[in-house]
Amino acid sequence: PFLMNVVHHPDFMSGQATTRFIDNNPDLLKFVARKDRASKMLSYLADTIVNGNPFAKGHKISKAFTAPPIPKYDHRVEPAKGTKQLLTEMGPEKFCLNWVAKQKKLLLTDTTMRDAHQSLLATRMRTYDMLAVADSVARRTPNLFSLEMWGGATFDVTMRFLREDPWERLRSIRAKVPNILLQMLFRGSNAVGYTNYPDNVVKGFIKHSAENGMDIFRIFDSLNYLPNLKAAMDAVREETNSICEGTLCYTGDILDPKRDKYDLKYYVRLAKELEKMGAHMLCIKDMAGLVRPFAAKKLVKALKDEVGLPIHFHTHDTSGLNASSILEAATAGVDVVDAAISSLSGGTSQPNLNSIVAAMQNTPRDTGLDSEALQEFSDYWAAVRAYYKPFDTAEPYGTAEVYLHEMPGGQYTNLKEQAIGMGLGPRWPEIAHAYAEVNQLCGDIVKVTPSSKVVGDLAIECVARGVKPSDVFNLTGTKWSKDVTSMFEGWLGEPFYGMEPAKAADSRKKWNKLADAIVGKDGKRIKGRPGTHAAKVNLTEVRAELKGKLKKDPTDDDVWSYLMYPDVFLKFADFRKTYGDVSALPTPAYYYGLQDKEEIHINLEEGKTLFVRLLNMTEADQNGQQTAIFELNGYPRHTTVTNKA
Ligand code: 3PY
Ligand code: ZN
Repeated sequence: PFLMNVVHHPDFMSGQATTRFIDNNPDLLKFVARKDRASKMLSYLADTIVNGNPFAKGHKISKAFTAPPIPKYDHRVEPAKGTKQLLTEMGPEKFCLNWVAKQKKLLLTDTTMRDAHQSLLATRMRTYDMLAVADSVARRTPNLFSLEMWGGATFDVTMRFLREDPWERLRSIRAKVPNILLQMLFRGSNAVGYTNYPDNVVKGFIKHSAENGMDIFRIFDSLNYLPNLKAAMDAVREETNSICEGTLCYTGDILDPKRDKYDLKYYVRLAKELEKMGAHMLCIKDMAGLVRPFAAKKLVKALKDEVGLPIHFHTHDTSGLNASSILEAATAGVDVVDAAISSLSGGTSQPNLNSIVAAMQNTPRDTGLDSEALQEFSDYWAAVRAYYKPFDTAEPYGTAEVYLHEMPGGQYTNLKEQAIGMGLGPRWPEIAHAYAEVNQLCGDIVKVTPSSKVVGDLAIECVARGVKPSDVFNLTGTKWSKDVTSMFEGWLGEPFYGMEPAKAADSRKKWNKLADAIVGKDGKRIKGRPGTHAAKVNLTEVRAELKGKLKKDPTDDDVWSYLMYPDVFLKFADFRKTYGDVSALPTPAYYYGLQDKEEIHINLEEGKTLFVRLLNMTEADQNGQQTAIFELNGYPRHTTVTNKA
């Protein structure tokens, strides 16, 4: 086709093509670059057709999916002004105190693009499926408070399993949704990773995220160790115009007098502390869905009475009961609640946004959201959800077992999958009990990424070895995983031991006893805030080191991705070199390749579309070579790959 374009060019045909011909017609060279991208894309498709996507768990489909119905919108109409414009006009303080706190209506955060798929589909949702509805979201639900669409596990998973760039996701959603606040989950000094990062890395990451479109940073610590929030909270306040949402993680049960370590006073104290540290808003992060309905009412009322900040309530519907917690919280005056579009709600995900909107209609706290639009979004996500069947493994019903193990919604299905992978699937009830026992051995700690991962790793290890968690003390000399040892070395900070002196002493003793067993009595430990032990990273040196590895100048995105996940990022960069930007592929093509005679179109960029049809596949020859015969924009193309089977 390149030659065809050249010989048909008017200058060429009129005999005026000189040696400057190409210089004067740079579009022809762009065509070559595009062709290169097309070849890479075809190689990816051919490889996926022949060998499968290594992350689709061998799942096969027998016919093409029908396209999900995109909620209608008028593309000629600009999205209505929303919370994003208010934040820009008012600044974070005034926006939170003079607008959010003054709203009569219940405000809603839609978590569909982050926590919902993290908790139901192992975080595997691709940017493609988000972008396809983003224009509709901006126009049909402009009165949402925010979209949670980044952070948590998404940063890691986008590169590791989706082979796409998390920063691109942020920017492209921002571009399509200019009117609704974008929100992320940030793990305090663990940023978007599982370990402690030096303060300057935490701060720089926040700044770069805000510059690329992030408006709300929900900052938490996995042990509620507040010193771990400081660097991130300061960075949001000092370096950005975004909202600093100080977060308390909820565990236990404030209504149960026997679980008095985590009582109402504890949470009120944390909230006041967060207010002093500079939070613009307060989040109750109920990552496991343990805030029972009447506890929600009591907690929200106490926080509203004692703290001057707007309150954002995040919960999971693992028990099947958490919509009532949201309604009780609403009655008690909560300002904003998190929920997910119907077809990606319930179970380990958030409660059902559409139904909450319906529940509030014709009450003083009517949300004003459009139910018909929400139904169209639900129909869209229901169709999209079908793409992700290999990862959609949670039970389709609520379970009160969550009050036993207290696992976060985002961990539940992952741990279950891990158990199945280790052949321990049928022993899940034992794992659930072991998880609860490990928590007690730790002295009853907050469990959320990364502390929840440590508890999960220990529990599953015990069940795999056929020992009880209490036998851990007899397993001296065992080599535990790095995540496990580093928590007991002190790298996640200190857990809360309790207010009542005798009980606190007991809880501290338990923690130290377990730490001795894991790290060894003479093992190295750090005390206090891990950030004070982590040396500042020299960003210039990191950039140079990365340049050496990539053999080209890294972008700022690359540097931050590399700092968070060095190995994952380098693998991703390598993949991108071979196959290009596969985020442009429709999801079925990414996971399952093309079906016979299926045609897809791939938008490489505005106005540059590839039309690809699979015409035929040859059988493997004696060297295992197989050729996919595609039609690419009307021309046949042969792509040969090795069958690795
Ligand atoms: C995460 O840190 O990814 C979480 O979702 C914790 O709830
Ligand atoms: Zn959550």
